[in-house]
Amino acid sequence: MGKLTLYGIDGSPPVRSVLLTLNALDVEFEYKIVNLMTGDHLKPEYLKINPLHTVPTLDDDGFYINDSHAINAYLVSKYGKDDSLYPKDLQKRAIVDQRLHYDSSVLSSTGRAIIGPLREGKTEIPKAKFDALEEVYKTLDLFLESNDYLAGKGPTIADFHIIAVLSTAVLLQDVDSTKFPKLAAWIERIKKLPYFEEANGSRMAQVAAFIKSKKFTIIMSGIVLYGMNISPPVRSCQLTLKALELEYEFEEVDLLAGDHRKEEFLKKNPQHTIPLLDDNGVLVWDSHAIVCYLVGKYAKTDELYPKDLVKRARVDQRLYFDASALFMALRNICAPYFYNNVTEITREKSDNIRDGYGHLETFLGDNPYITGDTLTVADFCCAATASSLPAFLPLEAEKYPKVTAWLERLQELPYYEEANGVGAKKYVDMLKDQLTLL
Ligand SMILES: N[C@@H](CCC(=O)N[C@@H](CS)C(=O)NCC(=O)O)C(=O)O
Repeated sequence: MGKLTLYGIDGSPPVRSVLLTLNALDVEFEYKIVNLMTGDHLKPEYLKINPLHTVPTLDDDGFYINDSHAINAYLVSKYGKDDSLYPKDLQKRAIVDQRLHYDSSVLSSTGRAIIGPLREGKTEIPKAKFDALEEVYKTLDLFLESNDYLAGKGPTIADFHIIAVLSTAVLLQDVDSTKFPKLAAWIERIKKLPYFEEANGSRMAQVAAFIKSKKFTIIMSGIVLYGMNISPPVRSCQLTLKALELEYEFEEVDLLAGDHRKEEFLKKNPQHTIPLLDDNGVLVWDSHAIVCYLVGKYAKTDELYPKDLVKRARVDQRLYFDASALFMALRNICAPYFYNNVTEITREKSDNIRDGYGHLETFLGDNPYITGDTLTVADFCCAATASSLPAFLPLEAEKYPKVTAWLERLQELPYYEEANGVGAKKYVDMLKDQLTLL
C-alpha cells in the first residue's frame, strides 16, 4: 500500500466524514492540517494539489482527489475488505448515492446558511433558516423509517457524511427525540461505533467553542402571523394575506397549551390574543386592525379597504359589528368552554348568535358582499366568524338565505379553502357535539 495523506481540518464536516471512513477501514494515513483561518488553503503549494482550495484533499501516493464524497467512494473501493460501506449492488449503491447527494446539496447548504453568517460575525439568524434545518431532520427521520442506518441495515459512507454535518448542526439546534425519534436513536447508534470518537466525536471541541462564543439570537423575518387556524380572527387575517398574495410565516400559538400567556408572547401582545402580526418588527394585534394595516401597507389598490370616506365608514361599521357583536357571540361561548369547561349554551347566548345571523342577512340586502358590490376586508372578518358559528347553532339556509349564499360565494375565492375553509371546518367539527343548547 502506498502512502496516504489526508489534508484537512477538524472543524470541517466533510473532512470528518473522510476521517470516519479511514478509521472504519482501519488504514494508516497521515493527517496534515490545512488551517482555513490562516489561509493555508490559498497557498500555491496547496492550490497545486487542489485548485478548488477546498478541504479535504486526499493524496494516495501521488494521486490527488478532492470532494469528500468522491474520496470516500474511492477509499472504500480501493481499501475496503468488503463493499459494505459502499455496496457494489446497483440498487443498494443507488440508495447510498441518493443520501450522498442529499448531503452535498440540501443538508450542507442548510447548515452553511446558519454557520456562514455566524463566521461573518452576524448574531441574528432568521428563524426560517432554523425551520429549514428542522425540515432536514424530518427528512432524515424518514430515511431511517425502516432501517437502523441511513441506507440500509449497516453503516455506509452516507452515515459518515451525514453524522459529520449533524454533529455541527445539533450544536445549533438539538434533534428533538419526541419529534424525530428515529433520527435521535440513529445519532446514539452512530456514536457507539468503535471509531466514532477518534474520527469525529473528539474533534468537535473547537466547533462547539466557536458556536458557544457566538451567542446568536433567532429572529423572525418578513411578515409573521401568530395564531391557530381554528381561530376565526386569525383566519380573517389569512384571507387578507392570501388576497394580497403576500408571503408570510405562520407561527403556531397553542392557546390550549397556554402559549399566549408565556412571557415571550406577552412581550409582543400584552392583551394575549391571537392573531398577532409581526411585520418586520411592527407588531399589530386585533384582526380588524391587522387586515386594515395590511391593505393600507401592501395592497395595489384600495378596493379591499376603500379610502373613500363613505365607503370606508361602511366597511368600518361591519368590522366593529364583527368585533363587538358577531365574534363576541362566539367568544362568549367558546372561552368559558375551553377555559372552564362550561358546556351549556344559555338561551341568551344562542340569541346573540341568532341576532348576528339576522343582522348579516339585513346588511347583505340584495348585494353580493357585506358592504355592497365589492369584496372588502369586512367580508373576510364577518365570514371567518359566520362560518364558525355553526359550531353552536346551525345556520339555517331557509331562515338566512342571503348569508348562506354569501358564504357560498366566498367559498369560490381561490384561496378561501386554505385560508378559512379548513380551519372553520376543524373548529365546527371540534365543538359541535360538545355543547348543549338550553
Ligand atoms: N378582537 C380580537 C379578538 C381576538 C381573540 O379573542 N382571539 C382569541 C382566539 S379566537 C384569543 O386569543 N383568546 C385568548 C385570550 O384572549 O387570552 C381580534 O379580532 O383579534
